[in-house]
Amino acid sequence: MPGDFAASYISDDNKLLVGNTFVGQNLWPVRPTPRPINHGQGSNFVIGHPVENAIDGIPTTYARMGMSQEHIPLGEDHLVAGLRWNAPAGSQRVVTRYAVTNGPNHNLSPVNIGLYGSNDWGLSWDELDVPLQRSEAPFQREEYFVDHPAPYSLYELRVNMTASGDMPGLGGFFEVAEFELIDATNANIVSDPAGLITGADEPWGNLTVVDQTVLPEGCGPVQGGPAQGGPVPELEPWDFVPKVARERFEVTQLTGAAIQEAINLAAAEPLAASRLCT
Ligand SMILES: [Ca+2]
Repeated sequence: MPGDFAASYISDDNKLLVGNTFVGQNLWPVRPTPRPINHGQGSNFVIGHPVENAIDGIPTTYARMGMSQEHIPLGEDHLVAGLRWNAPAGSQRVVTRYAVTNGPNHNLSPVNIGLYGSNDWGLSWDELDVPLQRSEAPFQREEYFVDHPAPYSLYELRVNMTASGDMPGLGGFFEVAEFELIDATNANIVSDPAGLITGADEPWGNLTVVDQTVLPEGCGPVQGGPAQGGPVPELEPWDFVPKVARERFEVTQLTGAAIQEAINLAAAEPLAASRLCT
């Protein structure tokens, strides 16, 4: 696939990607299909408040995201709204604590949440923590512990209810000013630019990745896992060597007259000798 494109979005259909080499500025050239309302598009209510605002490290900026449901990754009984953070391609991270900071509108504060982890592109999830009801106070930050930290490639913060009573699949919006995933070294891992933040309702579907290589230009190799960077393999010359040597008529320069001259010389050859194959 070409390197200088924004991103290629996949739907939640079955997708099998085999042997592609991705080169470009974009660390995630293949992404799940976006829901515009998670990315500051499609409604005046969300413009200026994309999901990225929740991991920019700035407490005063916030994501305002929808709770209606277009994609249902795991069936009708698994409506989900929230945030999803993908660890850098091919890698896992161990989260020991996490924190959620409300936005400015108390009625859009997530009061019932849960943290989940997945290692199969979101097909199945482990419950990591379900805290008691949160405060709805504007810009309130609350921090929680993960009792059994383990390596996961995806982390999902589910917003099960807002202060106004909205729940996934029933419409409404929620706000998150900051979503932090903290590891044992006290680092907030969502600040890693090699990660990918999406809405929890933007599923990968049944994605199968085989022998992919991701080579972000100017960003160095992607750390860890089978998708880490390396030299771009040289193109192999096409195995198209003619079986029988034939006289070649060189085109001396890229002009119409020169090309026509070479064609005339080839056409003047006896018929048997001008066959391509014997
Ligand atoms: Ca922010």
